[in-house]
Amino acid sequence: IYEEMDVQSVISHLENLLDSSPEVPFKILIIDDSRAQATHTANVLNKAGMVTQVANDPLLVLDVLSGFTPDLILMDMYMPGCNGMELAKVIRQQREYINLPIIYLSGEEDRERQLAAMAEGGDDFLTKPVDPGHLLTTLRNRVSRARQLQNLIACDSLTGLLNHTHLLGALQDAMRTNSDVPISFVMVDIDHFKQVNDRHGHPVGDLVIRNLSLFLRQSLRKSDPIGRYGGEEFAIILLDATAQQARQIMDDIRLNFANLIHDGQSLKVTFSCGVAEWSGQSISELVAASDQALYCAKRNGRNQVQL
Ligand code: GH3
Ligand code: MG
Ligand code: MG
Ligand code: MG
Repeated sequence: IYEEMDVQSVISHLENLLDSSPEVPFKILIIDDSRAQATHTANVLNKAGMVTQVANDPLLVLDVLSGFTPDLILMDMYMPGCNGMELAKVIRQQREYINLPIIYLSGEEDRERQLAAMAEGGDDFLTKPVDPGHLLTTLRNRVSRARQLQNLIACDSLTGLLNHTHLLGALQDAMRTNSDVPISFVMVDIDHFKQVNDRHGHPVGDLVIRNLSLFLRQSLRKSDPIGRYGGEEFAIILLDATAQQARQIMDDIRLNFANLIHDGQSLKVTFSCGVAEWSGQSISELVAASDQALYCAKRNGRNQVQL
């Protein structure tokens, strides 16, 4: 199992991880003061399996954006109180929307005005009435590229797991949206990993890291975020799991991994886990609690899970 994976399998693994596949419906925000226009466009997109939300009031767009988190914005040009150009400029000034595709969809046919609008941060300009095939293909391309880029940014390149920053972002999201179910945070650290590097070399060490990450990914539900927290350390967010349940889950994985590695291999790799259940404390306090538990697992002889 320590064979090098080919590049394509890593890429497809990466793509699967963060829902870049069209199986996760594209979310399109339609900004248009005309309800009739917006409904017509929404119907076209819905028929193609996309999820839409309509914002009729341009002044409320930033609120709608943070609630709906679209993959792309379809923007009308002329609306009362605020035109599309100004709105695109405002949206682009927000750090989190730097990479959010904005496509104008307007009756404006004047080339100069179209270009001026795009200069404010719009990525393309489609003129009404638009050919549905053209519209859908444009949206699909834009959203796929944006999602692929997002995956590259969010993932660690060796393992395809979430990187440190995005793992903590996922934790923040989980705390915000799953406050009614228990959430457990797990720190995983490979035991005596320095010895693996020293005895077998750094490239084999890398493969061990990659193997454990794949094993964790395969062993857990897709909805449980896993990150590479640091060198040979991983962090896992177990949704709807108490500390006791998390301990059981991680203990099963620990035993399965140990059996897998020992089977016919000269290389013996184990890991230790620290588990902490969220009880309303801050992210840094939760991380510190699981770190403390991990420290206990190490001090207690390694190859075990501690609360
Ligand atoms: P412990 O059981 O206490 O965790 O012992 P350890 O040897 O695993 O702990 P330590 O933190 O001292 O060593 C971690 C080692 O992991 C040191 C570092 O060289 C190695 N390492 C960190 N990142 C990588 C990486 O990306 N690839 C490889 N091959 N090694 C790495
Ligand atoms: Mg209008
Ligand atoms: Mg370590
Ligand atoms: Mg270690």
